[in-house]
Amino acid sequence: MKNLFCLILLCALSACQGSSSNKQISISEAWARATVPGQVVGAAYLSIAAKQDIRLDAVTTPVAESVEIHTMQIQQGVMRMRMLEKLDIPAGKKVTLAPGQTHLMLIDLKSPLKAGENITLQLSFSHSDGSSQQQTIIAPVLAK
Ligand SMILES: [Cu+2]
Repeated sequence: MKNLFCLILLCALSACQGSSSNKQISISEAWARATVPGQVVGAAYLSIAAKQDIRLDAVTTPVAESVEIHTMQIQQGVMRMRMLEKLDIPAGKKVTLAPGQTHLMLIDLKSPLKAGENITLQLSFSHSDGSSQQQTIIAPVLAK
Protein backbone atom coordinates (compact mmCIF):
# COMPACT_ATOMS: atom_id res chain seq x y z
CA MET A 1 0.00 0.00 0.00
CA LYS A 2 2.86 2.32 0.86
CA ASN A 3 4.46 1.58 -2.52
CA LEU A 4 1.27 2.48 -4.30
CA PHE A 5 1.19 5.79 -2.48
CA CYS A 6 4.78 6.52 -3.56
CA LEU A 7 3.86 5.72 -7.15
CA ILE A 8 0.91 8.11 -7.07
CA LEU A 9 3.08 10.81 -5.53
CA LEU A 10 5.68 10.29 -8.24
CA CYS A 11 3.07 10.61 -10.95
CA ALA A 12 1.75 13.78 -9.36
CA LEU A 13 5.26 15.22 -9.24
CA SER A 14 6.02 14.44 -12.87
CA ALA A 15 2.67 15.87 -13.95
CA CYS A 16 3.66 19.03 -12.13
CA GLN A 17 6.89 19.28 -14.09
CA GLY A 18 5.02 18.83 -17.35
CA SER A 19 2.89 21.88 -16.68
CA SER A 20 5.86 24.17 -16.02
CA SER A 21 7.19 26.46 -18.76
CA ASN A 22 9.29 23.61 -20.17
CA LYS A 23 7.06 21.53 -22.36
CA GLN A 24 7.76 17.85 -22.44
CA ILE A 25 9.96 16.54 -25.20
CA SER A 26 10.87 12.89 -25.08
CA ILE A 27 14.12 11.77 -26.56
CA SER A 28 14.90 8.07 -26.82
CA GLU A 29 17.16 5.56 -28.54
CA ALA A 30 20.10 7.97 -28.62
CA TRP A 31 23.47 6.60 -29.66
CA ALA A 32 26.58 7.57 -31.57
CA ARG A 33 28.59 5.35 -33.85
CA ALA A 34 32.14 4.49 -32.80
CA THR A 35 34.80 5.93 -35.11
CA VAL A 36 38.24 4.76 -36.14
CA PRO A 37 41.37 6.84 -35.41
CA GLY A 38 41.83 9.54 -38.04
CA GLN A 39 38.11 9.74 -38.81
CA VAL A 40 37.11 13.38 -38.40
CA VAL A 41 33.34 13.05 -38.64
CA GLY A 42 30.97 10.94 -36.61
CA ALA A 43 27.25 10.33 -36.57
CA ALA A 44 24.65 10.26 -33.83
CA TYR A 45 21.07 9.03 -33.89
CA LEU A 46 18.00 9.45 -31.71
CA SER A 47 14.22 9.59 -31.66
CA ILE A 48 12.28 12.70 -30.73
CA ALA A 49 8.60 13.04 -29.85
CA ALA A 50 6.50 15.79 -28.29
CA LYS A 51 2.84 16.44 -27.63
CA GLN A 52 2.96 19.74 -29.51
CA ASP A 53 4.71 20.81 -32.71
CA ILE A 54 8.37 21.51 -32.08
CA ARG A 55 11.41 22.20 -34.19
CA LEU A 56 14.98 21.12 -33.63
CA ASP A 57 17.05 24.22 -34.37
CA ALA A 58 20.56 23.31 -33.33
CA VAL A 59 22.69 20.66 -31.69
CA THR A 60 26.03 21.03 -29.94
CA THR A 61 28.39 18.56 -28.32
CA PRO A 62 31.68 18.96 -26.47
CA VAL A 63 33.24 16.17 -28.58
CA ALA A 64 32.98 17.94 -31.97
CA GLU A 65 33.44 21.45 -33.36
CA SER A 66 29.94 21.50 -34.81
CA VAL A 67 26.89 19.34 -35.39
CA GLU A 68 24.76 19.38 -38.52
CA ILE A 69 21.38 17.81 -39.18
CA HIS A 70 21.63 15.78 -42.39
CA THR A 71 19.15 13.90 -44.53
CA MET A 72 19.90 11.35 -47.20
CA GLN A 73 18.75 11.98 -50.73
CA ILE A 74 19.26 10.20 -54.02
CA GLN A 75 20.76 12.57 -56.62
CA GLN A 76 21.47 11.17 -60.09
CA GLY A 77 21.41 7.68 -58.69
CA VAL A 78 23.87 8.44 -55.91
CA MET A 79 22.93 8.67 -52.24
CA ARG A 80 24.03 12.04 -50.93
CA MET A 81 23.74 13.87 -47.65
CA ARG A 82 21.95 17.18 -47.52
CA MET A 83 22.14 19.58 -44.59
CA LEU A 84 18.90 20.73 -42.98
CA GLU A 85 18.66 24.08 -41.22
CA LYS A 86 15.90 22.80 -38.93
CA LEU A 87 14.04 19.59 -38.29
CA ASP A 88 10.29 19.76 -37.73
CA ILE A 89 8.77 17.34 -35.26
CA PRO A 90 4.98 17.27 -35.67
CA ALA A 91 2.83 16.89 -32.54
CA GLY A 92 2.38 13.29 -31.47
CA LYS A 93 4.67 11.87 -34.15
CA LYS A 94 7.95 10.18 -33.27
CA VAL A 95 10.71 11.32 -35.59
CA THR A 96 13.56 8.83 -35.76
CA LEU A 97 17.08 9.64 -36.85
CA ALA A 98 18.74 6.42 -37.92
CA PRO A 99 21.57 5.11 -40.14
CA GLY A 100 20.79 5.64 -43.83
CA GLN A 101 18.20 8.28 -42.95
CA THR A 102 18.21 11.61 -41.19
CA HIS A 103 21.14 11.81 -38.76
CA LEU A 104 23.27 14.16 -36.73
CA MET A 105 26.70 14.65 -38.24
CA LEU A 106 29.42 15.43 -35.73
CA ILE A 107 31.94 17.56 -37.64
CA ASP A 108 35.62 17.81 -36.67
CA LEU A 109 35.76 15.35 -33.82
CA LYS A 110 38.18 16.33 -31.08
CA SER A 111 39.04 12.67 -30.46
CA PRO A 112 37.77 9.31 -31.77
CA LEU A 113 34.45 8.11 -30.39
CA LYS A 114 35.18 4.89 -28.54
CA ALA A 115 32.62 2.15 -27.97
CA GLY A 116 31.58 2.03 -24.33
CA GLU A 117 31.98 5.77 -23.80
CA ASN A 118 29.16 8.28 -23.58
CA ILE A 119 28.81 11.62 -25.32
CA THR A 120 26.67 14.58 -24.39
CA LEU A 121 24.41 16.26 -26.93
CA GLN A 122 22.67 19.54 -26.25
CA LEU A 123 19.55 20.00 -28.35
CA SER A 124 17.89 23.39 -28.90
CA PHE A 125 14.21 23.27 -29.74
CA SER A 126 11.71 25.98 -30.52
CA HIS A 127 7.97 25.91 -30.02
CA SER A 128 5.29 27.34 -32.28
CA ASP A 129 4.81 30.23 -29.81
CA GLY A 130 8.44 31.23 -30.41
CA SER A 131 9.76 30.05 -27.05
CA SER A 132 12.85 27.90 -26.98
CA GLN A 133 13.93 24.98 -24.88
CA GLN A 134 17.24 23.21 -24.35
CA GLN A 135 17.57 19.54 -23.62
CA THR A 136 20.78 17.75 -22.79
CA ILE A 137 21.05 14.04 -23.35
CA ILE A 138 23.67 11.36 -22.89
CA ALA A 139 24.23 9.02 -25.83
CA PRO A 140 26.27 5.82 -25.58
CA VAL A 141 28.91 5.20 -28.24
CA LEU A 142 28.24 1.85 -29.90
CA ALA A 143 30.33 -0.16 -32.34
CA LYS A 144 27.62 -1.05 -34.86
CU1 LIG B 1 25.80 13.33 -42.70
